[in-house]
Amino acid sequence: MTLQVLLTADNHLDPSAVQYGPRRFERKRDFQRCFEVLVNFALENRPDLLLVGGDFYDGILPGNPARAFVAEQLKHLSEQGVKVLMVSGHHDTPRSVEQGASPLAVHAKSGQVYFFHEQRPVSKTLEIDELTVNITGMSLNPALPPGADPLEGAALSREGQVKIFLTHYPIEGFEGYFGQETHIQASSIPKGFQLFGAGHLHRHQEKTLNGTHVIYPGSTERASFQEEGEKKGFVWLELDPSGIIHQEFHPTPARPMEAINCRFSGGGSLTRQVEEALKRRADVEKIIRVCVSGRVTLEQLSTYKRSLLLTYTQDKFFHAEFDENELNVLMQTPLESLPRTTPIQELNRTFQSLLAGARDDEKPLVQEAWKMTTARLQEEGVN
Ligand SMILES: [Mn+2]
Repeated sequence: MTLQVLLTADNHLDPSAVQYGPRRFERKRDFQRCFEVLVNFALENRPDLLLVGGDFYDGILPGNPARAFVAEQLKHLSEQGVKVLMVSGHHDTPRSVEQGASPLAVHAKSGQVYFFHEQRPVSKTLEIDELTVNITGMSLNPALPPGADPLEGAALSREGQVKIFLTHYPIEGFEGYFGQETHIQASSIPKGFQLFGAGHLHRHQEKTLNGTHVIYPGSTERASFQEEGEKKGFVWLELDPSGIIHQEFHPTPARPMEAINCRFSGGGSLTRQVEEALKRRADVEKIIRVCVSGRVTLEQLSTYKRSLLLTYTQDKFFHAEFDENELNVLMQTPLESLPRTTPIQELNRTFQSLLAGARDDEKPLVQEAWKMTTARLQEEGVN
């Protein structure tokens, strides 16, 4: 009498991936491949439940290829008797009536997924292998103010021999929680649950709070350079009324990412210096971000050619982007700030020089224009 559960979140299927240009379709495919690895694992090992903790899709309107792909995967899971339960997160919860419904609702209508669309705790009871399993799901509420705790004072169903909570929020005390956004306080984690699964934080991590085991399975593919050193994957769990009996983290084949800092020193071509630094890191699978920094002269700067570098990286990396924000150009003569002035002072300066350059017969006209313009500005309260 045990319950097998696969826990995942933040799959971010169908990201826009615009920065990848012609390779964006391949990049979108990366996210699908990682999810496919999870599905194949599920088809082989047949967990009772597959729980998805939000941000399953990267956006509220995923493209048809992504939806068709997901529908097919869910069909396979449903044919093998794997029950899929989902909540929605920051990316796949509608923020307005106009946006209508989450894309998860479409899958729910097909009957292959149970979607906890409500933004308060709602519980569903299932009989699995002679166990009464109570799963409480709560989708993200995008309208809550930063200080709010969606679980504070919430009434929760206590039925069932195994109780699982599934949601998508930052939780106090975890890495990546900053406290300035809507979050669940550590003290609000309900006691007596065998598992509290959460999405939102992309780093896999876990903690026991109030006696309840809280797990962020993390994202299945890297969504940003902040995740460059992290292992990506999902969690396989075996539960019984006493709690978690067995637990394994299974990696997904996320594409490697690396941020490379390139600090200029000494003379020579800057383009050459960057090329040298990149040559050693060449890997056609890798996405890189090159951050160039240092203080250079205008003359040195003329040896920095981003277009040449992009061409250079094309056959050595999956994708490269360059960031020159930390590159400072040394000026020969420092710029001096202009003296403080007012509109009227500037106007006077302009008319004085007009007057100096005017012929004698033009002077009264310039004087008149000066007077009228000044009066007009003063009428508007300018001085
Ligand atoms: Mn996410």
